[in-house]
Amino acid sequence: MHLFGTHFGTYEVVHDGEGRPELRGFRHDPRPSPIGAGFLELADHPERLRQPMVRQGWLDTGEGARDGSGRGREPFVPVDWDTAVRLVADEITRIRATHGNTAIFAGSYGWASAGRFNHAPSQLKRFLNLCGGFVSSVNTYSYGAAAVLLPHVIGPAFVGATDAAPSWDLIAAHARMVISFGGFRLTNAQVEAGGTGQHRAERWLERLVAKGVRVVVVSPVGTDVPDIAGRAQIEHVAIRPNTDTAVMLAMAEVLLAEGLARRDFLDRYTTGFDTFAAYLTGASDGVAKTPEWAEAISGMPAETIRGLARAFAEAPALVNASWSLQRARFGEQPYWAAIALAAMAGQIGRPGAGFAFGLTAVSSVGQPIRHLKGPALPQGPNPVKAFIPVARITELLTRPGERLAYNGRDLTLPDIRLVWWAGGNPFHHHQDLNRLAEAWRRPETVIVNESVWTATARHADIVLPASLPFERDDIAASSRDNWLVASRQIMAPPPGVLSDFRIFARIARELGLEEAFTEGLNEDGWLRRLYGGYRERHPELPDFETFQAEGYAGLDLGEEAAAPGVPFADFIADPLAHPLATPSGRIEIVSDTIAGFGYPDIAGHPVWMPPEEWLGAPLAETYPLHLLSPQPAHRLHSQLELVGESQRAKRTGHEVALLNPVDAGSRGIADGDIVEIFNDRGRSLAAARLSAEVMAGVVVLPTGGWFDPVVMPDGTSVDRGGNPNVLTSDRPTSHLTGGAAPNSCLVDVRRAQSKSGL
Ligand SMILES: Nc1nc2c(c(=O)[nH]1)N[C@H]1C(S)=C(S)[C@@H](COP(=O)(O)OP(=O)(O)OC[C@H]3O[C@@H](n4cnc5c(=O)[nH]c(N)nc54)[C@H](O)[C@@H]3O)O[C@H]1N2
Ligand SMILES: Nc1nc2c(c(=O)[nH]1)N[C@H]1C(S)=C(S)[C@@H](COP(=O)(O)OP(=O)(O)OC[C@H]3O[C@@H](n4cnc5c(=O)[nH]c(N)nc54)[C@H](O)[C@@H]3O)O[C@H]1N2
Ligand SMILES: [Mo]
Repeated sequence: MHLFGTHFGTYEVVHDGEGRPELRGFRHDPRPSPIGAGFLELADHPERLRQPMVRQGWLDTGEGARDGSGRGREPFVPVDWDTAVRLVADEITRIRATHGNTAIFAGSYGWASAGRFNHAPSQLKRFLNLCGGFVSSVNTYSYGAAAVLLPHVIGPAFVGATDAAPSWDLIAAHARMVISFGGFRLTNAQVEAGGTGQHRAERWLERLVAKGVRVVVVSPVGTDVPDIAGRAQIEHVAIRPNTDTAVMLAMAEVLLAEGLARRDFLDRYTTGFDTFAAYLTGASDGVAKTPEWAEAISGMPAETIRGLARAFAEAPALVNASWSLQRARFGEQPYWAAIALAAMAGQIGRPGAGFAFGLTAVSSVGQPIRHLKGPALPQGPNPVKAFIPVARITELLTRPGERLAYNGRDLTLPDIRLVWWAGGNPFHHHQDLNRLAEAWRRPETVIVNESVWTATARHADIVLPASLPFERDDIAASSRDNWLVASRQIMAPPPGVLSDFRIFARIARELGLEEAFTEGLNEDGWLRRLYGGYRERHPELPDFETFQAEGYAGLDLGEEAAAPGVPFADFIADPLAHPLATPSGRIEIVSDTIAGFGYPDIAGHPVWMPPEEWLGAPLAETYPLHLLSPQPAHRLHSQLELVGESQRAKRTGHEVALLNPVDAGSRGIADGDIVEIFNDRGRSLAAARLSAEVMAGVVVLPTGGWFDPVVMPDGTSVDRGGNPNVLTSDRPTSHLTGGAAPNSCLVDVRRAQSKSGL
């Protein structure tokens, strides 16, 4: 079978009457995603990059006098590959000689392609390690607060969402109640980094509901209740954004006040409960965290909170928190509070109960499958040890030599002269883009490998045109999935376009590093080697030829409930023999480690702290609406924005913002109007869709609209691409985690003057 593996899953390649290739959902996939089917439209899209491009001003100024002020504004000139390769090789050599390798930043965060060999950031890092290394980044935009917090609280073994969550089959079999803060946004489960053969989350949810499990969705947006058979049985409770912690604390207070807290469990498996209890009762700070207290903060009725707490303590129950909750200021708190709550109710270690993070965030979380283990493209050692938490890029570029506190460490920010990105789009993913654009002008040189003219490519000095995933052979695989897909070339890349592997191989040749980079292997050789690595760990996999002929391979394909384990089972059975890898060996409701760091924005146990931007903040008098920027239903971040589903979902060419009819009415905004969403950081245009599904006071603008700033006659700029990151703040989640916090953002909305919005 001729297959194409994408982050949206697997597609079969078929040909229409005229012999043109088309993509169809994989026959073994019960719910193929429509998104990936639009991929081939990119092949000859006008925004396609077809040859290397160099910014005119960068060419003119020359080395030693490089000037980034025209970056993102000046025109580009095309050059041939020999010239591009020489310019890049000379620039690396010059920067290394003048400033050393710590002047090169190549954290290069981004989702790139599902193919694991042509994975652009891995190719870049492998190449730069051979050149002496680069400043890197740690963690993700997805799960940045959780990834740093959770090792302190439950130990590193449960740092991944797929490690902490009970599997769907256990939930369906044993849980009587599932309460999900942030809901189940099923459009997110279309996606898995590296792809999948089968989308199953929707069916599992349907099964849960059909079995009579009580499902409660707590979310500012009604559409976070999944649109599945049985939807009517799912309860929805509206909540003000960023206030979930207050509600969880109040649920904990109810358990304590009503004698429902399981003291035996807390004594045996946790540490610090008495301190936490003193906080809940108000003994330590004078404020009892009662349901009435939480109602005033969250808008959730006190009686609802009380009822949920009692039900949660009664039968096997699961609390789920979406990843979006921790992509907010103090995003550690709802996760820590959820763990404390589940511990107090004695739910942890019960099959299908306890806590989970990110069920439906991506396809894999909760799937009862064995994970395929295989090698990544080897990157080799990085001689440079300096790094940043990934979302601190603007600080990195603007504060050379200064210190950055992170997870008990004191990082020194290096002086970056060269930035290289491959497979990511910081002008999509980073917060406060206008501030990033300023910071981005400071390095001497910016190199970007891209397939299309993204905002990041437009903010580069040298753009190297990379092939699209269907223009090469690869192996699509996720480390959290059981499918391996032989993703085969559908068409050749345009003549001036190379795969990232070949781009780096050519630059390596110029620098005398070709043999070290390729190890004498071509693409086919590398795919065989990587596949061999999978087979070593899973001898039941067929040989490479069979794999390519079949199109796929994997573990227990098509089966369900292959080998689910109950998270924390060993620890619960015998906490002395199987302690958690935390300082106390137990669940840390109080972490002396975190308290010991003395950070102003995270305490030693879960607490409610009002963010600078939420509906209860003083700033809400100026900017009275809370902006949420969820993942887009019709594309992957900024990928496939130019084609297919993403284009069809637009209104009059604009991104769509959801507004409550009350907020729209008071501003004279009608459905379909072009609106400007604004705050002190920026202005972005979108088409309004009025919907009572979104609670009053909240605006929803998904991510992924391409940043497209237009300078107005008065010198200010307006983003006509509808990118929410023009508005979001780049404040970190906390000093502990340094994560991205886009979901703490206040704005206002007004009707745009003209039809175009400009
Ligand atoms: N406001 C707000 N912002 C957010 C979020 C949010 O919730 N709210 N979420 C954040 C999250 S969770 C994430 S993960 C990030 C995602 O941010 P990114 O991962 O940076 O977003 P993508 O659009 O997937 O960027 C991938 C880029 O790689 C390019 N690409 C794809 N394949 C190849 C290839 O083979 N070679 C090369 N050279 N390039 C390739 C694509 O064209 C695309 O431009 O966004 C974050 N930003
Ligand atoms: N189609 C598609 N799927 C994707 C992606 C994509 O770009 N496109 N990106 C993938 C990636 S990289 C990631 S990290 C995951 C992210 O997965 P999530 O983090 O779960 O995704 P979001 O869509 O940002 O948020 C889910 C919901 O949380 C709700 N929410 C936001 N803030 C709050 C709050 O304070 N309280 C409560 N109770 N609810 C809140 C919003 O209404 C939103 O609909 O999605 C993945 N899936
Ligand atoms: Mo993400």
